Amino acid sequence: MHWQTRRFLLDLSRPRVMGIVNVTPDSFSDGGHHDNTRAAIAHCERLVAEGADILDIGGESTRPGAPHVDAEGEWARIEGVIAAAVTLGVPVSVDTYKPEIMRRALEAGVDIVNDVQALQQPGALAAVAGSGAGVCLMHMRGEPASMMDLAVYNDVVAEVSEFLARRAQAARDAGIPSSAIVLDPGYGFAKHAEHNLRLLAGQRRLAELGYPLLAGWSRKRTLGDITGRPVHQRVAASVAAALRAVNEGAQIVRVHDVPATVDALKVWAAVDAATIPATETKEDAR
Ligand code: HH2
Repeated sequence: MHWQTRRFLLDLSRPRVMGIVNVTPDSFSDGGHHDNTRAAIAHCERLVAEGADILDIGGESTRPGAPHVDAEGEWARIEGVIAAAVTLGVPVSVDTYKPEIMRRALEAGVDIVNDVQALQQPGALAAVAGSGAGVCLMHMRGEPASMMDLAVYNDVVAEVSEFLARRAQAARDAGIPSSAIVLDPGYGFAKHAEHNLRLLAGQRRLAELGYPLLAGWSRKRTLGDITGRPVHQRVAASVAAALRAVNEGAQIVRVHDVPATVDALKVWAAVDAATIPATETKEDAR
């Protein structure tokens, strides 16, 4: 399985780590840490050195209740960071739902559009179609300010699956090739802990849609609910969730804590490499 992005064809036969770069004053776990261009570029360089396979750059927080940022303000935050990030030798993704930002970021050379609204804004499909960019289509409901009011499901896996299938079809109808599309269950978006956990337990059903999956569990509230830990003490919980997401069919994990996740996945891969295929006999193994 591969992900076709603009400059890179990503081989997904091993799990890939997408490192998060929030150029925001108010993101839920790292707001204000890299909210100026120079600090954010240094963070990009650090994540690549730590083993990130993709950089995901965002200029507006999507935490529940986050204030709205207009396109000019969002672009001012990320423009210089994107310009530097595209020189670092890894695919660069822009985390935005605004078509205007998608267009500008694509002109600036990004490889991927990561949209928590799955290209539902008017003009979003057209902004991406024909660009050659990869896209990540994520499930959510409503707006960050109101999304938790919409966290009501009969069968969360079926409802998320139906939504993602519909958005993937809309992307293809707009001319985005299926090889460019990745789907994301949207952990924490219009979902309470019980929904997030049921969705992860049933994530393989989403993989049956035939697209690679990206999972973003990093430092999220459900991990705090389970462990009782505040946001900066959720590294172990985040790594466990990332590994479980890979076990349930995700090829890409979106994380803040790149070194811990990369190490965990190296151990995972080493065991995979040492596993004797079921068909191999003792004789063959000699
Ligand atoms: N989660 C967040 C933001 N963007 N994109 C995808 N594809 N999947 C996710 O799960 C996802 C995402 C929220 O996390 P973060 O960027 O750390 O926080 P904030 O939105 O407050 O900046």
